[in-house]
Amino acid sequence: MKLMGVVNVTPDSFSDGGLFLDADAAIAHGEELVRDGAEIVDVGGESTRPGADEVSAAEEVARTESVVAGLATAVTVSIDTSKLAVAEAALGAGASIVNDVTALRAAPEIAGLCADRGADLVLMHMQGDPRTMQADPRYDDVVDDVKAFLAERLQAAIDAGVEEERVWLDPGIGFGKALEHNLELLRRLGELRELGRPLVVGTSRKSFIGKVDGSEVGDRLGGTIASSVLAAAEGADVLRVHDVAEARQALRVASAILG
Ligand code: HH2
Repeated sequence: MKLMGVVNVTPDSFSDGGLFLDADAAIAHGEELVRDGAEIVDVGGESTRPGADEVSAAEEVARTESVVAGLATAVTVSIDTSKLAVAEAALGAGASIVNDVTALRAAPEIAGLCADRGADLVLMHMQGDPRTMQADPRYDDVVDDVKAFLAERLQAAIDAGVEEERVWLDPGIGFGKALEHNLELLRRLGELRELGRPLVVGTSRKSFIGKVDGSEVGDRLGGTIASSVLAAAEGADVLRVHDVAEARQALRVASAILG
């Protein structure tokens, strides 16, 4: 089990927008997450929260490139982007993973880039796009639909030259999903193991937690921990979290009990 710590270099991320917009603050935060137990830090320069504004590639590179460079000597860095130019700049600055929430639909060329550079690639499920995704999400069977999508995107990556061993898959908790969809994906996460690739899961501070108990975004640590521990028990390989120290303790205790 690996923890992926979140470093959002944005003014508008849903839980920590504006806190780490300055490169030095972002690097210091990433270093703190490493001390807390993150084996990967995920650097992002564009919010994907519902309704977020789009950011130009130049602005996204300006936000992320120096932060990636500042962290990549100390830890494995992933770049959270759907833009080719941003992925290219980050890999040049020392990142080794591209985390694409559109799973190559926004910029299919990211596959060729990862193939050329030998980078790992995270492919995430999302229904719709961030501006519209929470309007009225619908599925026949959410787990079957997400699984079929991820299988198809995995094949697209392989067809573009990415080695299968380099691809990680993510059900995209909160991306075009109603509460029941998120809960069912987490409950039946084990079914996605049949895809044969490592699973990344991000529940951290997300609104489905608030829909369960009415909590605001700054008050969702308990729900983050509960969902992360259960995702780990269901076979998640990487947990993407903001609160690394707390997640690490929870996972250690859970694994000590389960053996
Ligand atoms: N969630 C967010 C962003 N990127 N990437 C993957 N692979 N999986 C996720 O679940 C995921 C992700 C949303 O969280 P955050 O980065 O904190 O917010 P924002 O998009 O507002 O910056």
